[in-house]
Amino acid sequence: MYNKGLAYRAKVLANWCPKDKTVLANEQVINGKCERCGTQVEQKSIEQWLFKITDYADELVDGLTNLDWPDAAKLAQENWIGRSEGAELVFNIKDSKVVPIRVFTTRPDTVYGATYLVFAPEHPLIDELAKDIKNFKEIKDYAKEARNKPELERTSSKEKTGVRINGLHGINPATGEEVPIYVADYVLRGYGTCAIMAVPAHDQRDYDFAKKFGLPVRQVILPPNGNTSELPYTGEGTLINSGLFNGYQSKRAAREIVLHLKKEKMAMFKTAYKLRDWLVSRQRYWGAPIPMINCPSCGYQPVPEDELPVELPKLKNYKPSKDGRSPLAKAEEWMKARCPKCGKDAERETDTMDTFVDSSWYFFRYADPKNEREFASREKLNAWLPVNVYAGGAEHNTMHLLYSRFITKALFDMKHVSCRVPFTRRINHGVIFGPDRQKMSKSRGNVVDPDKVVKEYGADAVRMFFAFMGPYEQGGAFTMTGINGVHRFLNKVWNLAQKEFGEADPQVGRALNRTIKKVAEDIEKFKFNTAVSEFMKLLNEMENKTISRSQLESFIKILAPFAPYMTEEIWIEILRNKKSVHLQVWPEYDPSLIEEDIVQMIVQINGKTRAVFSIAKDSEEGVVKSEALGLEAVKKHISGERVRKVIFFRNKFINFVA
Ligand code: ANZ
Ligand code: ZN
Repeated sequence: MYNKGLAYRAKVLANWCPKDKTVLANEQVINGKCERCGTQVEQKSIEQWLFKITDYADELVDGLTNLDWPDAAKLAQENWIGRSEGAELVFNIKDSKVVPIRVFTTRPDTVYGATYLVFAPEHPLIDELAKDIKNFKEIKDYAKEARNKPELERTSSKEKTGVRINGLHGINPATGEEVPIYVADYVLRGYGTCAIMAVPAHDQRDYDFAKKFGLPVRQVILPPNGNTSELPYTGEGTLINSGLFNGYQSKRAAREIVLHLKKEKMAMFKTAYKLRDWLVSRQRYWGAPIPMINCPSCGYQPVPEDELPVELPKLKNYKPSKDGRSPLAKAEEWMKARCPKCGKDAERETDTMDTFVDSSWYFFRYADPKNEREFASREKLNAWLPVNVYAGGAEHNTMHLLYSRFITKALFDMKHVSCRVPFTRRINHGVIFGPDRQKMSKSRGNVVDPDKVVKEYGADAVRMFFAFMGPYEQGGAFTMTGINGVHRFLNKVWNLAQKEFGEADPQVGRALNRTIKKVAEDIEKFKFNTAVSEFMKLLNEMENKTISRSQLESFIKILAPFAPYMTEEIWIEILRNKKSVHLQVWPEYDPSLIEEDIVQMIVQINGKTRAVFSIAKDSEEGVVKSEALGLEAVKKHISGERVRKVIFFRNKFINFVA
């Protein structure tokens, strides 16, 4: 990754506990305090390693269309990447030779209504303009406070805060007007240009801020319904108070305004992304050491390939070292290394990698797990990848599934793998709830321990019950009635296997044939619950008829993936086969025996056709008779009590003789 320019070092703000002198993960910060000691957490800038996932942002969005994934997963990734088409507009600073202010906006059509500018507290121009800013200290104090606020609080709080930058004015490029400049924490660093043009009439955040600070609100967009009073109006519409562009519709105006300002180099089309580069450094013991060596004269150098992998040193104490560096910084001997470039004494990188790095490519190793020379051979990778179906939880919709897509694309570009896409089909499983259909939790007391149930009912019953409890994507409730039902079914299969064989019954044959086809299709579709009900129907047929050995064997083969232990027991111990049931070929079905489930029944009266109606295949005479006698076309000619004789031909016709 480093050699391809996809890994780099940069200063990144980290949660810092000043008492423990450690970097904290987000989940270790509870209400702004350190989880362990309760100290107020600070934001500290630390140099760390990042992966340039943003290089792949467009492909990561556009590639979603071709994936067979749940819509929810695709949408989550799209939002996470957050691609916004818009423009960068230039606001000159009045009487200043310093570079102008650039703002990112998705609504260039509203530029005539931009009545002030806002910098994120971290905006680099603040320091550059220090001597022009009259209240520089006030601004820096505000910035310091803002830095310690979590991002979510900064963006979602309705109560806006900010400070005006005294002595600076921007020039609106469209109107030529002077506009004041503020610093406010609702503008974030790391998105767009770190500065915005504020249009209070058409943006809620700007509106709230303008009301609080008494700033002018100028409407420039008229809603389609012509209602002018309700502000902010955030939709599109017709331009007003916009000079040359009055009367334009938003979409067209946005384009024309950018083209117009572009001539004076005051605008350019621009796409912004919410996605940021991936911070992979962790100051933790448990993780793969980042394989880099820091040389005092040559800087960072990658560990040569023949020295990989860098293994973790043995340590007595896994806690971070007192200077905030990773625990690996305590392994002095381990840290000593030779610079791969100049050969002089150098030091190993002590950060370890985010475990999401490991989970981004583990599946490639499955193709060739015993390979000692490389992580997998080209041949095996070609044979096995991409993964056809990947099942997992919806909590992975963004991070894991996005990171692994990125790593796969990067590995492809480095010619290590031959696919750009790691998993073509994704299925999210549902959640298993407690018997009360609520989320399992200790406090609610509805937690079912599957190990205990396995002890009592066996692993097959539990496994098959999970398959049966509901649609795979929805999950279901862990109920004892449910598991009892499956357990009873398995007992009946066991008893069936003890039965004497006889002549193959044709009706069992048809049912079996149908089940073979249906179960195979259901497995492909992850519809395990309907497959189980097919088994139950088939068992009913088999219990009451004579069955042949081959019929039972077929049944056991298709049941094997659902109840692997019991079917193996039957296969080997009762049926006395030599090779495992799990090594058998899936039985073939006979398409000619698969008929429609519905048949067209002809109704005759005294041999004359009076009606045709649809009915379930193999319906019994009694059912067909009462259905037929209920039809209007039949009632006209005959009433029930006048029927003297019925001639019934299954699945074909019924003839009433009056
Ligand atoms: C002027 C404007 C007028 C805006 C208007 C919106 C409505 P999305 O869709 O999320 O991309 N913005 C730009 N950079 C920002 C930052 N670093 N922090 C906070 N807000 C930022 O949002 C893009 C809009 O969010 C931009 O368009 C900008 O406000 C704001 F009627 O510009 B807009
Ligand atoms: Zn060196």
